[in-house]
Amino acid sequence: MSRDLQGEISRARDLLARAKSVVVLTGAGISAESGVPTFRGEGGLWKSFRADDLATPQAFARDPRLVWEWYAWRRSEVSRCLPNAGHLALASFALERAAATGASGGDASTASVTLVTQNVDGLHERAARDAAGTSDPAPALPLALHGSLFRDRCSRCGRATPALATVDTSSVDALPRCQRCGALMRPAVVWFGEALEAGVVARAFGAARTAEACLVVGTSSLVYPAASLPIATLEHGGSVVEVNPEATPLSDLAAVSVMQKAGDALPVLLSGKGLRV
Ligand code: BJW
Ligand code: ZN
Repeated sequence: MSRDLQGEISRARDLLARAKSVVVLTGAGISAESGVPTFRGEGGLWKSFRADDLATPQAFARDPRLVWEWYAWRRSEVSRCLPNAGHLALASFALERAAATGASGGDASTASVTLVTQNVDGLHERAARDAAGTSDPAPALPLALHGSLFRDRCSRCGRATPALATVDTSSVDALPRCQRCGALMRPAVVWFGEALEAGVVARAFGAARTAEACLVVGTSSLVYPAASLPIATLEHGGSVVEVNPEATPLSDLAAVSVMQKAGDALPVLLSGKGLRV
């Protein structure tokens, strides 16, 4: 490990350990080591697929069968993936901080760690349950800004259901329909041009505005409004720590940039144990 990286890790650990309230924003990079493809960059989904054809309401209106086929494929791929050391380190961090402060999970006014994710892969949720064991996983459950790959919702009335185990994508007529209004069901994710769930956004930004530190992990910081979350912390006098092997538009604003993979950096940054040098 270079002296520079060692110094950045040490500064990041101090900053996070001192912060009474931390908001964490994660993106696709935290799941890369679990085998889930990112969106941009080498091997990213948007290198092989066009977002305009698959991840907009217009694309779904034009060709719902194609969109469902892509999401059914992604569901089956992600189902085979497991949380990695980065997800588990974050889950333990949130649970330990909640236990230390007696805070109840998910309440941004009291919880000392609020986990916010752009990911739809469910790996933070699985890590929370793994790390909590028989205790309550709530403090480690994320606010999921872009929804979930494992829920469906009606394209007309919004009725939400757990994802069907299998979706027949052989024809438009075979696609799942809403039991309430008969319209096509769709994956409960947020596509480009769609509003994020207002309550989730309000809780995430509420936490960011009061956080002493914002830890940003594995996101290109290009997609809004998620990319504004660390800015809200900065504008209210807090600091940003970034973990990403590549520089992003946020890097110059961060107090510390740890240019490492999440699975290597987070266990060291968050565990309170000695540095690996
Ligand atoms: C590692 C690593 C390792 C690799 N360890 N790191 C302001 C300015 C400009 C545009 C806009 C704006 N406000 C809104 C917009 C439009 C648009 C937008 O942001 N466009 C930009 C791209 C220009 N935003 C929207 O449309 C949003 N909606 C909205 O604003 O609505 C307004 C509205 C209001 C009222 C009524 C109606 C509308 C919605 C955005 C939805 C994004 N959806 C997706 C798909 C989700 C579903 C699915 O998965 O299929 O969300 S797109 C995709 O990008 C996905 C991600 O969550 C999101 C962010 O990507 P992320 O996580 O950053 O991944 P990558 O691949 O970009 O980066 C990975 C990073 O990891 C890299 O940096 C690597 O280096 C790093 N990495 N290995 C750590 N091991
Ligand atoms: Zn409906």
